[in-house]
Amino acid sequence: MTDSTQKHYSTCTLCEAMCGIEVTTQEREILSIAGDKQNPFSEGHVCPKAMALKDLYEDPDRVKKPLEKTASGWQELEWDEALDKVAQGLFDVQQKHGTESVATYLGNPNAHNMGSILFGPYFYRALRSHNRYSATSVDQLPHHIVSRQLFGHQSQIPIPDIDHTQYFMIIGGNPLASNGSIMTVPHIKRRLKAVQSRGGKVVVVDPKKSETADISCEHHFIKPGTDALLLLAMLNTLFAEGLNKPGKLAELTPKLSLIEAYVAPYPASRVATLTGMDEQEIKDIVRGFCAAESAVCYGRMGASVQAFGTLTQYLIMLFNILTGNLDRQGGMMFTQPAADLLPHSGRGTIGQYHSRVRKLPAFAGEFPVSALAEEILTEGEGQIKGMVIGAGNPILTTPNGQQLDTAFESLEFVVAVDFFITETSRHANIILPPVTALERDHYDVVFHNFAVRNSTKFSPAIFEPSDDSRTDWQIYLGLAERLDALNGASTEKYAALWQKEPTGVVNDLLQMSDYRHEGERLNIDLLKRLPHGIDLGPLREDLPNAIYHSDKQIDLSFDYFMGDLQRLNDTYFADKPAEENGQLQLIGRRHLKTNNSWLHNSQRMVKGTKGGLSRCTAQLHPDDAQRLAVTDKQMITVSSRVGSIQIPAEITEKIMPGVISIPHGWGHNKKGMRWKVAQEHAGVSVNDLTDEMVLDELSGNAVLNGVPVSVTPIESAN
Ligand SMILES: Nc1nc2c(c(=O)[nH]1)N[C@H]1C(S)=C(S)[C@@H](COP(=O)(O)OP(=O)(O)OC[C@H]3O[C@@H](n4cnc5c(=O)[nH]c(N)nc54)[C@H](O)[C@@H]3O)O[C@H]1N2
Ligand SMILES: Nc1nc2c(c(=O)[nH]1)N[C@H]1C(S)=C(S)[C@@H](COP(=O)(O)OP(=O)(O)OC[C@H]3O[C@@H](n4cnc5c(=O)[nH]c(N)nc54)[C@H](O)[C@@H]3O)O[C@H]1N2
Ligand code: SF4
Ligand SMILES: [Mo]
Repeated sequence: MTDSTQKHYSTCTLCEAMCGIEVTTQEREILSIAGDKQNPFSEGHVCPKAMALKDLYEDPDRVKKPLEKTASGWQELEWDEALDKVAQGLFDVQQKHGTESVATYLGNPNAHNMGSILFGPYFYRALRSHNRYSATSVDQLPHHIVSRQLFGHQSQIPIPDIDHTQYFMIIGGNPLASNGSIMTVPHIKRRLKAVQSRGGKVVVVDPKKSETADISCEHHFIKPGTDALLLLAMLNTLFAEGLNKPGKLAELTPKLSLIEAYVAPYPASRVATLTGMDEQEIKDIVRGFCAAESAVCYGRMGASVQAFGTLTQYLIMLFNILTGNLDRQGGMMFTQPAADLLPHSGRGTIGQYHSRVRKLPAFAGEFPVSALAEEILTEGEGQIKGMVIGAGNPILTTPNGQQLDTAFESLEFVVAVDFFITETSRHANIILPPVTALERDHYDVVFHNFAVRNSTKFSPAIFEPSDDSRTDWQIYLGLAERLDALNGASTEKYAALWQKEPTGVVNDLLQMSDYRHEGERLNIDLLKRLPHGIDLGPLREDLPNAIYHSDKQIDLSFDYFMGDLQRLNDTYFADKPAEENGQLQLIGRRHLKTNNSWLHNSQRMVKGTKGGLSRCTAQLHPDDAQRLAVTDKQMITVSSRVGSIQIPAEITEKIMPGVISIPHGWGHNKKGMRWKVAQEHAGVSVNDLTDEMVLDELSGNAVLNGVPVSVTPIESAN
């Protein structure tokens, strides 16, 4: 090692696991990235994606200066000029078409970016438009709604206490690929094995025998979208067999006994066939769960982003409550984060206003993203004419991406805050590129709240900023100040904010906490001295304190949630003959080396794909393949109501018969992008099949799992 090499301790922000990393640099070059063995939370764990942070930093396709689209192609702009032009452009659209005519879409990486979380809101406020969308409505919206209603705050979501549980039931999550979600959990494989080596069980319910199912005790196939039926039958069994033992929770939820009547019509015998499970199998799960010393039922993407996602997440919570496993060691527990944003953030309003065209309810100030294209394409007052897309790629990640692509063509002014020219940002008039993760200060203001253990860590930027670089928060604050000035509003507050920076806000939050380290109040300077982070212990029992309702009771909100049983009954029990149309049910999947749509430009992430196939394949069961005359690796056409794609088949017994699995985030074959490696591994976009008109109606969440599709072979394999 030469004198100029340096080691930095930082955090990987690519997924929710918050792994500590050791980054070796020389001047402004990253030499290597490895797991930080001294990090008390992740203990040296990293997955192959950690190295993608280096690839992102070095990517020759990365945009480093603002770009403006001109007749002769992209032209670089200086920052001040770019921010002036963007603010003026947005202001002009609003002057011409009204305040609501500019919409925003916030993508997933914002959640991993304290600057966007803490200072982005100044921009949205300065923009004054209610036309707001985000990736929440293709993801965790049901969790927010359940927590808002039951516990009084959208982000007060309890987390599986994986390190102490004796029975871990996973419905529609594949943490071995995703590294966990709404469960910040580095080293998931080791932790799942630990459950089993201490005599506990891991039980997976999934239409695919996933990587997680492969290392679990039990796997149960379930027909996509029928999880609510399974949960109703599980709750029914609890009452039928006298297994409901809520313990101390009964005092916090006096109406608990009323659940029995709601679930009475759904004995396991009635729903078994519909779910693809058998009666005994369902009852045995319930008995095993209740016999365990502690147990937790956890549902994620597969359970949330489907037609009954909100009802399913609600029933999961009821099951944990009725078995006494909420707020109990080894059950579902609330975290006690050191920098707690919750008391200072919106608790989440439901249905405060509705979308213009389809009248869909807003949640926490955002409309379902499934409504975005129609709000752009449908003429009339309030029609969207300008867009700001921050860290998102909705053309690949939201339902009916083709329609959105067409809609974006018609916009008057588009701004993308992104460091790549993607399927979406290629529509921009101006691209404002922030720095990548390792070049900015980082404190995880979101994912500490979802972690399986309490800890705290601050990671300063590894490289000094250059004059020509901006972070997301600097972009948003710069735009906010300009917009306020254009609107004649006061800009007085900004001087203090520029001075404070998001890091100052985190410092304030840390100082408010009760935690002490060797007698010292937590603060940023302390954390700078302890770059591996500080362990703050296991999750603790926290009820009724964790409840945000003023009466400190869990509000089961029967009318709101159980009202959806009517739609469930209409779907599954209406007296209509079953349609035998030979269609398959489409579901999604993730791979360890992907991250939604945006890591495919790293050679390291796309190389070495199995059997010469790209990772973007359609997995189906041998029985369906035979019926449809499809052979392995053969190209097939998969069609839905909204479109069709051509994709190689991958035949595997791991998929349930009647189901087809296609990953999202591919389809890098559009004109005008600047993603060389990704374009060479283009694949196709599954969201050209998903349907923007089919929703989890209770929440407006998209339905990306359980989409009916037809399959036809197109050419023989050889
Ligand atoms: N069919 C199907 N569709 C899905 C899913 C599925 O399971 N199946 N999953 C859904 C889920 S859970 C999610 S969260 C969404 C994600 O959907 P999106 O958030 O819309 O998409 P991403 O692919 O995460 O795109 C992130 C963009 O942000 C840019 N970016 C990365 N880091 C930063 C940063 O720090 N600052 C800025 N300004 N930009 C940055 C990247 O270059 C990229 O263009 O996809 C959803 N879509
Ligand atoms: N490597 C990698 N990691 C990621 C991401 C990534 O793109 N790549 N994305 C990140 C993001 S944004 C998120 S939100 C998380 C998501 O993390 P997870 O929730 O773990 O998501 P998936 O890995 O997609 O696993 C979903 C599982 O649900 C199953 N499933 C599909 N439909 C149904 C159904 O109807 N019922 C049931 N019971 N199961 C069903 C699928 O077969 C799949 O195994 O991952 C994060 N981590
Ligand atoms: S598991 Fe997630 S946080 Fe950890 S190294 Fe991989 S991508 Fe990064
Ligand atoms: Mo997500």
